[in-house]
Amino acid sequence: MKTCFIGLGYIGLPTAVIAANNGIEVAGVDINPEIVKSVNSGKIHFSEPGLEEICRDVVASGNLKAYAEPQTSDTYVIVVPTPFKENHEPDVSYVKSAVITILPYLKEGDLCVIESTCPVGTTEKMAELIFSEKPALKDKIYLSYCPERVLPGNTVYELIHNDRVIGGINKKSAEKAESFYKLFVKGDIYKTNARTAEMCKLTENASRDVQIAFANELSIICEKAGINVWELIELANKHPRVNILQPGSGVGGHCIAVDPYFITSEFPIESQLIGKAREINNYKAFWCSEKILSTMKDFNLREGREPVVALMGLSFKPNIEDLRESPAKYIVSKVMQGHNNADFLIVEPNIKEHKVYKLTNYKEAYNTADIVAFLVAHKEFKTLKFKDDKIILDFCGVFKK
Ligand code: SAJ
Repeated sequence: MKTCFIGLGYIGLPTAVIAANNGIEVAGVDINPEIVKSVNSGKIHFSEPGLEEICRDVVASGNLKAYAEPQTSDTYVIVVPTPFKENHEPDVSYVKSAVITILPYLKEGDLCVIESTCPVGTTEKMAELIFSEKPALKDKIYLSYCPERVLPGNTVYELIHNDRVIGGINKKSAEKAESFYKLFVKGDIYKTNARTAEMCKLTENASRDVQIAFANELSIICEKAGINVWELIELANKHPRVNILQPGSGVGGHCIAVDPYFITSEFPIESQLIGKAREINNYKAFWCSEKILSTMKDFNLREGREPVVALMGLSFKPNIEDLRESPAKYIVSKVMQGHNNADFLIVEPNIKEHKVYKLTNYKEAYNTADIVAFLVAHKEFKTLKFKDDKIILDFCGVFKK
């Protein structure tokens, strides 16, 4: 059985590696020649605990080989990015071009799966595209949508153990995809239609976004009311049916800060709450930057000099090096704009260097600064001792009890 994975990114590569590790002959395809080269030397091009060891093994055993172009296979899995355009409309052009590149290889009996996050109806549109170009394949190939739901940083475990939802363009397609995923997934597999599976992925991330927005809104209310939001949430969560998430400096990453727009752009009138949650989470990052700026201004008026400011964290969530859609990065750039005289110490323990910012060691920055703003709750920051001779802006609960 041969499978071709189109796209060797944060999800495509781990899935290809795990499939190869379960005896499937895998051809990994990427348009970036650097990625093809690095995979063929057994390396991964981003950090993900435990993945490189397996990648090295499956490349050495010959089960995984990377190419610049698709290879004739029995199964094709499309795992390419779906970004959004300026107006927050989803851009499915990479999915479409992936479908076009596999068209010449498709033959009767093949399975084609889309894993990329997609607006509702995309799989059906891709089916129309395939059958209009190759009418002889109508009802002769299987086409399904199967979203991933792994948490970056825990991908290897979750790819194998998470439950999966598979939506077919028809029942047989869902069944065919189920038998493919059963080769390497230990979690339960639930079958449905393609539209429901597409919406399910968007719903999962929109749900988390809405819940985080609730926590972020609470944090802004509590700041005004003089209440410790961390204590408040802990106490409220003692209720058997209340489970509030944690506030932070905003919501980032390439999933939760993006996917809800795939619903709001298509259903703008109906998705009031989902749209508002996006606004609140974006506003939280702006609110943090304003808070730092006003604290700097007060310091200057009081002390007659510019403060030394430590901005702690750049990544989009704790303990990772990923800076995509990071609210911390947004806050740093916003605060530094127009403050050429001020002394900023930028800290990110998970990366060695940054192309724009000079990075400072977290202990050194903490000890030197007059104002310390915690933007990400990295584990290193939690080892620091609270000092009351500094102004501490703890946006993400580093010092919460
Ligand atoms: N965040 C908070 N408060 C919280 C939890 C998270 O502010 O209580 C923030 C984080 O700091 C970060 C953002 O939300 O900026 C997103 O982080 P995350 O850990 O919630 O999620 P991601 O983006 O790393 O991964 C999500 C996951 N989705 C859900 O939990 C519903 C993951 O399972 C998905 O596979 C992934 O999106 C994806 O690829 O769609």
